[in-house]
Amino acid sequence: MIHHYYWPTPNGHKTAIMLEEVEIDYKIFPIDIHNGAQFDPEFIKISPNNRVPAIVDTDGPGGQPYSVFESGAILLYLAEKTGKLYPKDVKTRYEVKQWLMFQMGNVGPMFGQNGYFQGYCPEDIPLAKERYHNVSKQIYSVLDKRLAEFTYLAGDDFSIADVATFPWTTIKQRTMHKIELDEYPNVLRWNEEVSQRPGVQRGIAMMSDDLKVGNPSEETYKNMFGSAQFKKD
Ligand SMILES: N[C@@H](CCC(=O)N[C@@H](CS)C(=O)NCC(=O)O)C(=O)O
Repeated sequence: MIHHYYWPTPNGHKTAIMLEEVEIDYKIFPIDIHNGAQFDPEFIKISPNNRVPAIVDTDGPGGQPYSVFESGAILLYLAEKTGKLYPKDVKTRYEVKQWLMFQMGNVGPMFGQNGYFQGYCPEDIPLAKERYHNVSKQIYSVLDKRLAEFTYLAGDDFSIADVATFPWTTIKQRTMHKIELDEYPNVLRWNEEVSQRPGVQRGIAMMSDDLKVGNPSEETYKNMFGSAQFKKD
């Protein structure tokens, strides 16, 4: 059984989709990051950077409970545990790893900063908005070129690289990123194809009533971006 420490955000959706795609038993433990639940010491034991998602596999290596944080590591863990969405052939496996790392090192962090300066930052900082908007568009161009050549990010088959990237390019997130996909027709085609998968639809639907984009209350801002993040224990 996988314990899924979760809130419906782009990074949370990665593991929600994965759990549904690989059809493994799981139980949800909601961590409301708007209310500061991510700072609970019990959660920090599992997720030292106070972020969702995280998992505990009650039947981990050696039959013992094992916890994993960082969405990319969780996707790899679940792929290796179930043998799904992760090809065996070394070359294709490295295609998956490269595009998974591209998501973890570029798509997530840069789109995240773009979203912050476009939608959450209490000050209007045009240079920061322009910088992260441009970097995000450059990343979309890289994805678009790749998807012009291949059906999925790692080649012919849907993999954990697609699971990691898709939640960041869906409509709800993009409204805050202020990027339209018309210039990136291959990303649009891929988005459409991925969004038809029943496992992806079930993952995106997980606790979707709690999904919020932009307009944080003062308390939420403090928890997600402000003083609560930086206080010393
Ligand atoms: N690199 C991490 C990033 C996770 C992350 O930023 N999660 C956000 C939600 S999308 C979060 O938990 N924010 C709460 C906080 O910053 O305290 C991963 O991929 O798991």
